[in-house]
Amino acid sequence: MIKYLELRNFPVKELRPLASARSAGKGISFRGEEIVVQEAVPEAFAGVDIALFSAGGSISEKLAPEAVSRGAVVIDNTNAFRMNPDVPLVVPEVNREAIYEHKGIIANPNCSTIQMVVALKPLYDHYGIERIIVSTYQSVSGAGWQATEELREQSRAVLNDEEVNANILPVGKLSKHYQMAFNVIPQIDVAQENGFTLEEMKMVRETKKIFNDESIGVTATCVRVPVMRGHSESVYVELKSDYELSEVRELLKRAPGVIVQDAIEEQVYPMPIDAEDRTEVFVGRIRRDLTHPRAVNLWVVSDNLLKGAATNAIQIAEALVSEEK
Ligand code: 2RA
Repeated sequence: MIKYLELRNFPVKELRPLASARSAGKGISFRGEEIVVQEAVPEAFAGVDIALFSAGGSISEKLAPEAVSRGAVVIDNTNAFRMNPDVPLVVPEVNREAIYEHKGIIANPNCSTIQMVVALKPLYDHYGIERIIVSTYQSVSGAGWQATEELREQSRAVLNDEEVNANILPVGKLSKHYQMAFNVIPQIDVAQENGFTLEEMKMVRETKKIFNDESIGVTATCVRVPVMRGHSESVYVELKSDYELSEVRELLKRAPGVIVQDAIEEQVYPMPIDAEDRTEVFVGRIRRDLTHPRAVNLWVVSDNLLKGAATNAIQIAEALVSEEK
C-alpha cells in the first residue's frame, strides 16, 4: 500500500506508519525519506484523515473504532467488518457510490472476490446475473509471506530429495499441515458448518453485498495451488437474458480495470505469471457454455496483492479524497 501511495502520487501530507511495539522504531522508506514506525496505540491516530488497516482482524476490531473516534476514515483490509451492514464493502469499478455511505469504516473485500466482481460487473449491468459457479486457483502469497517462503523451501527440498516440512498451509492455526510444493490443496481458511470453507463463503456473501443483490446464486470451491503470486478463477456465469459472445467480449473490453486476453487458437489467455505487478483484472477463455443457453465461462486472473488488496484500498482512498474536493 505504501508503494502504491507513492506510485499513484496520492496527496499524502504526512505518512504515519503504525505497527506492533516489536516493530516500533524501525524505519520504512517513503518518497525517498526514512520514516520511523510508531506503535499502534489509540492515541497514534490523532489527526489522521485516512487510516489504512492491514494487520489482522483482531487488531482492526480493537483499533479501527479508536481511529474513527479520532476523526479518521478507516479503510480496512481484514475480514473484521466486511459483512457489517453499516460498513460499505467496496470495489470502485463496481460500487464506488457505496463509499459515501460510510460511517467511519470502509471494508476492502477479499482478494478472490474482488477480481471476480470486476470481471462480472459489465455482464451484471447488461444482462443481469442469475447464478455463478466459481473454482479458484489461489497463490500462496494470499496466505502471507511465510507461506511463500515455505513453498520455496519445500520446492528446494523436493528437488533435492530431502525431507519436506509443512507448518503453514492450508491454515496456520489448524493442527494438520500439508505439502504445497507440487501439490494442490482444496482448503483455504477454516471449515464452516455447511461444509464450505470460510474463503468460499466470503466469495458467496461478499459478491451479493457488493452487487447489492441477494438474489445472485453463488457457489465457490477455493483451492490453493503452488503459485507464488496471482489468483486464477474459472467462472461459470448464468445470465438473466440471452447474449451474443461477441457482445460479451466487447463489454469486457470496455470495462474499467479489465484487460481481455482471449484467443485460444493463438494460445492467448491470462496466466498469473503475466499478471504479477499489474493492477488490472485479466479475462480470457471466454466461451459459450455447452449445457445452458444463457451461461458463459470465463477465466479470470489478477495479482492478489495488488487489485486483490493494496491497489483496491488505495483506489478507495482516492475516491474519498476526490469526494472532499
Ligand atoms: C487467501 N484470500 O488467498 C485469502 C487472503 N485474504 O488466502
